[in-house]
Amino acid sequence: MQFMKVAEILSSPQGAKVRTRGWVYRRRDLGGKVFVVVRDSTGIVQFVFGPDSPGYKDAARVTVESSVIAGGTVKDDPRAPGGKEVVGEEFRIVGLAENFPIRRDVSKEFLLDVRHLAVRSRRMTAVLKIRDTVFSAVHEYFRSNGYYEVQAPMFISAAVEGGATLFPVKYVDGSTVYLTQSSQFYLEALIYSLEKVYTIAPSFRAEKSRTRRHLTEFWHAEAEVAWAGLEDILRVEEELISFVVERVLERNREELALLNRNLEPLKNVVPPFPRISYDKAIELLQSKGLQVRWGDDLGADEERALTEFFDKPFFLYGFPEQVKAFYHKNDPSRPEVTLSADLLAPEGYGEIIGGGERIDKAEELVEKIKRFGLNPDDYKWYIDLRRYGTVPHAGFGLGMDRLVMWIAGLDHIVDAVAFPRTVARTYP
Ligand code: NSS
Repeated sequence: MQFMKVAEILSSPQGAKVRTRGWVYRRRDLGGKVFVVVRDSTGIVQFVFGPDSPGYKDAARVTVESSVIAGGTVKDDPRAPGGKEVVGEEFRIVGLAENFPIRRDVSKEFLLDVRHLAVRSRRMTAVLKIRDTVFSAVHEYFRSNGYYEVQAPMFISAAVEGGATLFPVKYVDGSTVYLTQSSQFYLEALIYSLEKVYTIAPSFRAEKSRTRRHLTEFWHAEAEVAWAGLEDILRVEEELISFVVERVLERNREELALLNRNLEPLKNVVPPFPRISYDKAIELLQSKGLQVRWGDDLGADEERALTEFFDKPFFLYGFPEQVKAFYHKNDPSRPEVTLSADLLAPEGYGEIIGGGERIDKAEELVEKIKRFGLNPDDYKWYIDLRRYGTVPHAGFGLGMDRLVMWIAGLDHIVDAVAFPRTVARTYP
């Protein structure tokens, strides 16, 4: 008999003969019977073996997380998970598990040490299914809106987002290169042929701070569009985020329920998103008693305070020149601020996207590179792009792990990734 997925068993009628393969989620011995809950990628289902049923012997000695083959006859039982139980007729151990180290009382730190095993939990499985939807929806959005998918190198020679978070790597020829912080500059080079491009790739930041929302390696969805301005790119961002949330609400109700995610804030995620200027944000924060001054960068605390004014994602625009990277175009009508915007997720989450209009004149770019204390020689090819048929253009970068963290309603970014990389962790 063929193997069925657990989800199929749970939708089979009473009396159906079923057979599956998976892992032992739980075993209980009660009243002379053995109850074995088997899980696979689709869910969990309970098998019950009496002393006379074939397979009883193996069922009685099986350990948690052993891989098994189990079969029997479906019986409705409101007390069993999913409302069905399988009266066992076959049970075989494929790989007997040693004493599984993960138990209810273990610490968060220990769970991260055994992440290679912890990824099997129902919670982590739910997050990874949501993450899968998020990644596929981002691809789907870009592909159905005329973007080409491109790939940029991970080894680079100069900072995109400032020297403080660069990761040096000793290269094969003995020179020092860096891990990329963003694919943006390469995307900018590619708009001259493809006009609308995107990529989903890792970015690396040597973030020394331990926060709930910083990884040293994160997944970055970036887009760049020729002939586009700030207004155009903000529209893309709000459409993209709304589309992704819609897809998760369509496909992942079960997983969101398992994570106890409140759906109301997610149902609110439809365009247009509200906007608040940096100037106004500073005033608001000051009126709430926060110690910020115009010109300061806003950190997690300030962003969290701002999210209290909104019940959906919102744009924070018009950042001062000094808090945004050198490539941002300054507002011609107000040169002390840039044509940039961050998108902040509600419910305290804060920044998930950074983007804006890029400088498209070579002289202006060289001048700003110098003003920022950087060396134009390090950005030779990037400046070149402005010398051969320059166009106005804009783009953005979306932190995929932060997006998953918010959509799934998680407390910490490490919970949004299977194998997180942080200041404190590169194992397993
Ligand atoms: O530094 S960003 O704000 N912007 C850029 O890197 C631009 N070069 C992107 C572009 O315009 N093509 O980072 C973009 C987003 C940010 O909003 C976060 O959501 C995410 O990338 N991000 C991170 N996520 C997790 N961990 C860390 N350390 C991190 N840094 C940025």
